[in-house]
Amino acid sequence: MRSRDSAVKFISFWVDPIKALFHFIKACFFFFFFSELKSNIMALKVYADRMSQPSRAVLIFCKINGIDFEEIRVDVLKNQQFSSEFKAINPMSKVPVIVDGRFKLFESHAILIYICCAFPGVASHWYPSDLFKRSKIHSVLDWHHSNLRSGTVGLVFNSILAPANGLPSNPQAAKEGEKLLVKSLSKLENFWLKDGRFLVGSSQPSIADISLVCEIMQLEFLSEKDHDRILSPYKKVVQWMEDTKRATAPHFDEVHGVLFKAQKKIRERMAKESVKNEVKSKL
Ligand SMILES: N[C@@H](CCC(=O)N[C@@H](CS)C(=O)NCC(=O)O)C(=O)O
Repeated sequence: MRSRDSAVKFISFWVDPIKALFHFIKACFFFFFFSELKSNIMALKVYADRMSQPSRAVLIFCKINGIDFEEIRVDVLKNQQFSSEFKAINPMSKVPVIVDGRFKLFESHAILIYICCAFPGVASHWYPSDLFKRSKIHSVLDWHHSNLRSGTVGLVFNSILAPANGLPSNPQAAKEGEKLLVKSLSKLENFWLKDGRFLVGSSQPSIADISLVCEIMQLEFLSEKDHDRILSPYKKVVQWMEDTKRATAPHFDEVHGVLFKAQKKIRERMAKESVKNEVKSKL
């Protein structure tokens, strides 16, 4: 008798269209509520390759500010940036990229600014709220992309990274890169660093210092002789790099570990080649 009653109850519950609709809406609401909650509480994802200077800047910045994040490696030399999964995150096929919940963002400078604004624990000197100071930081970051970065990439890629990885290189582009790099180092020495220990007259580092120093670190791929020939005339630049490294220790060296390892291999190979060429010239 009791089981017949419950069967009737069960059938009448499900055949009552209004009740059924109500339960369906309730189920949808819980489904969307929990999926939204899940995407909001998941840690920030940083898609990066530690061989890439803007990737390193974002990684160091997250670490120094104690941000909870997951690093996802995208090996640029293995062309992983062109996979369809990665293109769905960044159609430009470049690293770094972040995914924060449902929000995706590429371009390292935009990412650094987003992190400063979205994570309350970030100290204000990284991206001061003062409009004039903030605008000066934007100014040096924009300058960086078409000057310092352009010069460094042109030189290092065409003289070292392309030949070391069996890719086509352009010696003329390497020469032009070096010219632009030297001009940019001179502007750093005589203009951007003229008023303070850090960029744009600051006494503490900002996101611009991390970004630009990570770029110059790419010169570690050059031979020691070329590295010192290019960098050592710029005493303020050298000191500022040391100050920025110290301000971001121990994360700076840890994130650059991959670069130091690759540098060792490349320099050893260069030394062997120069011995070979010397022997050949004597024969
Ligand atoms: N302006 C971009 C530069 C990004 C960029 O050029 N990333 C390089 C690595 S340093 C990359 O992903 N290259 C892959 C490719 O060009 O295929 C930023 O600051 O994020």
